[in-house]
Amino acid sequence: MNRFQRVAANRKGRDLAVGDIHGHFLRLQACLDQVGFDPEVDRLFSVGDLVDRGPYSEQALEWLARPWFHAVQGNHEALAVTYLHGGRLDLDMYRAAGGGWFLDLPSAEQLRFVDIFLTLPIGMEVVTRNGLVGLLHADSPFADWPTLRDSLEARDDAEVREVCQWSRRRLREGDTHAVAGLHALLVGHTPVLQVKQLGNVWHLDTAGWSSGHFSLLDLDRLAVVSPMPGA
Ligand SMILES: [Mn+2]
Repeated sequence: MNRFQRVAANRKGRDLAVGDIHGHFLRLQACLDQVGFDPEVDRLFSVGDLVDRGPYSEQALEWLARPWFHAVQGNHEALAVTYLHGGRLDLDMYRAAGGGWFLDLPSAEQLRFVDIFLTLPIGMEVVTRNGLVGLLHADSPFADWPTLRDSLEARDDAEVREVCQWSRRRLREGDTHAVAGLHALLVGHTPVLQVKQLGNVWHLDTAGWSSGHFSLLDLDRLAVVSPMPGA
């Protein structure tokens, strides 16, 4: 299991990132079509939470099998892992958070999903023209990226994972401190009305899985390339 993954630069096409998907792969595909996403050369990076809440969580495995799609593990993938591999889990909460599709799968199917979810790194960095762009589901527990990278590579620290996948502190406090050692850090987990930048941390979950819209961020330019709703 690799808890940290480094991805080399894309010399052929665009690198785009998207916030939480939560089973809404058809809406996501429509958004990719709108910006002319080319799977031959372009790549899509996900900050995790591919499953639960929405209608097509089962498609997560097909998407994760695509060579141009890269994702970190969100707290919802972690919930599935915890369910099969033990650990504290409030089943009523999990079901209320959209996990019913998974809980009701035959156990062999659950295992198929969890085996793939376990291959997803907690943290990822992508080499871009303007430097390293990091991806986490929620937030960095450290003020500098190399410390987090070293931690994830060296040991499985439950407290580190907890912040990476669950924290809402930065948005709650409006913390604008940068995460050193990165050009930008891309996160999701907490819905925002529009892509929100705090320091060098970009919050991408604009609730495309709910009543909002998906936002596609170009990693090189740090610009939203998908049209705003109504525009
Ligand atoms: Mn989440």
